[in-house]
Amino acid sequence: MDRIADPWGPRTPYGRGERWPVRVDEHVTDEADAWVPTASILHSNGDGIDVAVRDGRMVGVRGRADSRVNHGRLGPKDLFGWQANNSRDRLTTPLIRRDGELVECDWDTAMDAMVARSRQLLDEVGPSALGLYTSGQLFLEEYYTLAVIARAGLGTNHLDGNTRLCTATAAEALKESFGCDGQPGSYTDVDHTDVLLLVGHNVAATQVTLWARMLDRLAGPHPPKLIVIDPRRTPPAEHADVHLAPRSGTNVALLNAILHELIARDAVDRAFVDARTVGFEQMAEIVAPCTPEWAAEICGVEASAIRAAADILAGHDRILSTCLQGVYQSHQATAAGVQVNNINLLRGALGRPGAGVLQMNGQPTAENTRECGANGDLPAFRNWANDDHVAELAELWKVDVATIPHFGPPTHAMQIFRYAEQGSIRWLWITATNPAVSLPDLARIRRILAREDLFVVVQDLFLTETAEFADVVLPAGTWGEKEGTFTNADRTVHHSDKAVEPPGQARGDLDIMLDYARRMDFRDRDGAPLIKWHDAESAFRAWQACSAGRPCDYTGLSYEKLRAGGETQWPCNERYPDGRERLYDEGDFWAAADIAETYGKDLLTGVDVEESDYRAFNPEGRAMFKGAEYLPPADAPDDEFPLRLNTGRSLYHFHTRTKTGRAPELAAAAPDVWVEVSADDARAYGVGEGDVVDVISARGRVRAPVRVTGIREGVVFIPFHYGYWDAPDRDDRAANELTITAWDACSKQPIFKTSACRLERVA
Ligand SMILES: Nc1nc2c(c(=O)[nH]1)N[C@H]1C(S)=C(S)[C@@H](COP(=O)(O)OP(=O)(O)OC[C@H]3O[C@@H](n4cnc5c(=O)[nH]c(N)nc54)[C@H](O)[C@@H]3O)O[C@H]1N2
Ligand SMILES: Nc1nc2c(c(=O)[nH]1)N[C@H]1C(S)=C(S)[C@@H](COP(=O)(O)OP(=O)(O)OC[C@H]3O[C@@H](n4cnc5c(=O)[nH]c(N)nc54)[C@H](O)[C@@H]3O)O[C@H]1N2
Ligand SMILES: [Mo]
Repeated sequence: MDRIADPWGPRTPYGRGERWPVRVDEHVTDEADAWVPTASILHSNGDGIDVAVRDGRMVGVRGRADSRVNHGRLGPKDLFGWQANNSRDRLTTPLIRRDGELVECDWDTAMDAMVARSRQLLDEVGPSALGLYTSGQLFLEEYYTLAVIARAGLGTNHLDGNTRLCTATAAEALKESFGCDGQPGSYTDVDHTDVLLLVGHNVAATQVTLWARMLDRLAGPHPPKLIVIDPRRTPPAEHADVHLAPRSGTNVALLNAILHELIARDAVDRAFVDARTVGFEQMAEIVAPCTPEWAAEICGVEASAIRAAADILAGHDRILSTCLQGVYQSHQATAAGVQVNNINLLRGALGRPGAGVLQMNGQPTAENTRECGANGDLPAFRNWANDDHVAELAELWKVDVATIPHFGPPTHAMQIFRYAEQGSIRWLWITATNPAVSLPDLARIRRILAREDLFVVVQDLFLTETAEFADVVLPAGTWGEKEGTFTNADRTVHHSDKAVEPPGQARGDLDIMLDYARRMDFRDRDGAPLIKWHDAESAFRAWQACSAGRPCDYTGLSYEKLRAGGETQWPCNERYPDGRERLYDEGDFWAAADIAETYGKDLLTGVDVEESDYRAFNPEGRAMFKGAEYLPPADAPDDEFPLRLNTGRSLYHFHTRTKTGRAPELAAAAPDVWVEVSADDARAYGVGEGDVVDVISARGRVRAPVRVTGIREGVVFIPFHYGYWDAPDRDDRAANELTITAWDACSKQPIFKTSACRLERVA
């Protein structure tokens, strides 16, 4: 079967409440002498995978039939992407910059240079000169180690992940509505639901097997209704009962109108709202003027289509809502994510089979970045503004409370780069992310990375666009070459075994981090080593202790249990020895002020809510309705830049293609950048399919051939995958040449989806 041409494979239809049938997908290039269990690392879905090994090399993959996530299925990226591990251009030795050039060196030389500079800056300037920028693609054990190094070893507040670009809004929207991060829903909700509401989520391209599950429900008896909100005519939009294609950046107006209509239809689950929530009346007041006609004008959709969506939502109480980057990277990101939560709260559609919210993750291990506090939060969803929470960490790590920075929220990634631009951060350790392609306004990012006074360490598998700027490059072993655990978007924890050795002198990320900590000689207050673990399993045990009693409780898990029983959802503890399928099924929110991860923010300004105000608003720790008025996007189109630039993904590539670009089948399926233009705009600009155009913003230019698609007029789309590592003669194909340095007021997530731009025909 050609899984490039047919990414979702044949249908295996099933009905509501039935078990999704198994279908095992496999791609091997040689006979295996061993199969090693792991899960997918090329999206957040967490598909169970076995890796085929022969003579110490990866030779293929197959889906795990017993995985609760994928029931054996795999998408094209997983079927073919593993070949990148075997790529001949993997980094195999450390590199160091000498006379302007990166040259090979040994590990001692590289680590000594990295350690010497961090120690010098610590002595001369203090911890605020040191920044760490990590990923959503490492393992739990690595994030936790990095968090302890940063917060308790170096004592810096400047640690964040590329999860800031990815799921910071998911976390923030969950915190605002439920008091704490933690995915309420479960993928099994797809099996039970009557309505799927997909908001800014092209699940067909980005979680291929989850879409296969939805397609199989749609093909079976009693199919769910499907509502899709996306300016593009994506594959889910083509299957939708109602497709709303709003102007980019207008989600809040549209969602407010839907809430307005649900209230007008008296579709409010009063018993649920009264018993489990606070804030309904304030929210209702805000959406009172938001009629479908009002929103239709702003969003550029039909008022009747908004009513049709509301009719469906009002008619069912098993609703599964999902959000992803069309919410998180768009204007009013957190406010929009919270309005989706409000729809489910209003309908009482939470914590029951088929009734839930999936504020999606994007990256395979973003969940762990957030849990472990390698993003802008403290470990195990602790609240930096709650002194008791900080004291718990100090006790656990045996350090003074004052060592752990908590004078303000941890520094977010965009601010880390700003500090580097201003020269106050002068050492930046970048692990498993490629900001020279993935951050907005690349000309600026390149200027920052190139600064003389910034010492850059890049830890990667390849000599990426970012590594080209490094002072030290550390070659890492990756997925399949190291052991660890990771957690997908529906809280399913996987153990991933080492299948093969890393190439050359490359070392697993945890080994590198432990080596750095040892060389820095971090100590606790008793004079013992701060980091008391030495391998993945002992790191996992340290993390379990940190998670004890918190919402993401891992204490009931162990490597042995994960190996034997396979995947388990957290929390897993004495109360839930086999994990908990749905959060909040007993109405037990983690929103009480003493437990909550935050006291919340004002959705329009992002200003922190005071503890006393939070206690007054939510004295019993219930779920919270929070309304938000629609605000017009700041970077609105004008005469010079009349179009909105939407950026995102294609099915065949992962991010900056360091892996998928090295898999021949995937590279061939989508070899170069393009720009999607609506038929109306194509006519207006006098361009047709295949014509080459320049897309120009106030920051830069991208040259690409046109694809005329079903995208709404006024919006053009460019996939952001295409940087320069495989096109050194180009400087005009990365979407982020065009995007703007701007972020959501609450989540601080960059706004990649609404920059103003124009088209010029070239040929
Ligand atoms: N094939 C593939 N799969 C992936 C990845 C990958 O690189 N490639 N990356 C993974 C990661 S890290 C992530 S974060 C996810 C992302 O997964 P998705 O969020 O599904 O993917 P995107 O293409 O970024 O954006 C989704 C949709 O948002 C729409 N959109 C843009 N602006 C707006 C808006 O204002 N309102 C609304 N309602 N919609 C809007 C876009 O048209 C687009 O179709 O995918 C994961 N899976
Ligand atoms: N315009 C625009 N920009 C975007 C987005 C968008 O939709 N539009 N989406 C944003 C989102 S959601 C995301 S998640 C980011 C992704 O942005 P990036 O994180 O920059 O993208 P990747 O290509 O996944 O980079 C990961 C790097 O880590 C390396 N790597 C992989 N595995 C390992 C490992 O085990 N160890 C080590 N040390 N290195 C490893 C890879 O080789 C690669 O260089 O992009 C963001 N940027
Ligand atoms: Mo992401």
